[in-house]
Amino acid sequence: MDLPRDRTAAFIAALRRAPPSLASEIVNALAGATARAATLPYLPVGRRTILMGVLNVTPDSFSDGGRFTDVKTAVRHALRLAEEGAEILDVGGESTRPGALPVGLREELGRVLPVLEALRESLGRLPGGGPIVSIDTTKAEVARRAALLGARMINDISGMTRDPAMPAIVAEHRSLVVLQHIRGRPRTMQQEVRYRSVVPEVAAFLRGALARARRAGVPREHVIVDPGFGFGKRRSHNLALLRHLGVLRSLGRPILAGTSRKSFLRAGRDEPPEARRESGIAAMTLAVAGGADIIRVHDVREALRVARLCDAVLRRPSDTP
Ligand code: HH2
Repeated sequence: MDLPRDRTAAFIAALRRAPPSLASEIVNALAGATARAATLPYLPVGRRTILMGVLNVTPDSFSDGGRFTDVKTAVRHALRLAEEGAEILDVGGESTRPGALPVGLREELGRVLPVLEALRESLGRLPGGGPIVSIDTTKAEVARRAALLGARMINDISGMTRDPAMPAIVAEHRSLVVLQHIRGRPRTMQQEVRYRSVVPEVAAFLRGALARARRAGVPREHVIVDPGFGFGKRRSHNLALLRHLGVLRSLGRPILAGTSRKSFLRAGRDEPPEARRESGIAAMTLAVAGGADIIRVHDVREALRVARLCDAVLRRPSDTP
């Protein structure tokens, strides 16, 4: 590694101050920095930044609740996201914003199944089958029904800790799975948030989630990891995770980052989610530069431009003059 002298000295000083539990995470991180790039079935991870377009079919999601609850509108939006460059469509029927109340199984199924059915038809008509469909749920039964309707990815914001039946469903359907870090439950996760050291704690949680997935028979090659921006974290925790995202490379799996429109991006207290576009672009750029492979976004058109520039700079080392 070719670090300038003062950065090396600062790194050594920081290591001396670090609690012993950090040592193994640091070793893992250094090992991960030289690890072979992770790959995924269906998606050209590593070759370009993959965009996951958000399709919330909820009445109460924090930035787009109520806009796509009708099936026709949802499908129209999905096709637009696909045309704009989304390679994954993430369909969600339960808001997980801070303070959100849990939604019952019947209610969630009632929201997502008609949309998944309609998407199967409409996306099937696109050249190459269009984007793959992801289901954003913590419920194994929702995941199972979605998989039967063609969803190839299960996005579980609890890292498969919420429903004990989830790992078996993921394994049985050979689904790709996003394991996300969360502290607590959405309703109360922003109360009393404390970490000794957020980055290694998130990395350790994800390492545990990967091990549980493996024990349930989920192939390691099907797993994506996600630090869970905004899920039981204060602004400083989110910023630290963005700053040190590359540490998660040590897990050896593709990294998904979902910073889009989240409140830690805001400049002023009363700023509405729509006003977070510029800071959102900055956060996305930092995430890609920090090693994110998949970016979960509401605004795909803008994100694609950002992604292509980032890719042109970061993924063509042979272009170095
Ligand atoms: N963020 C949200 C929902 N699902 N999944 C992953 N893997 N990573 C994320 O960061 C993530 C996620 C929250 O955003 P949104 O879906 O727009 O809001 P709501 O939960 O209110 O529907």
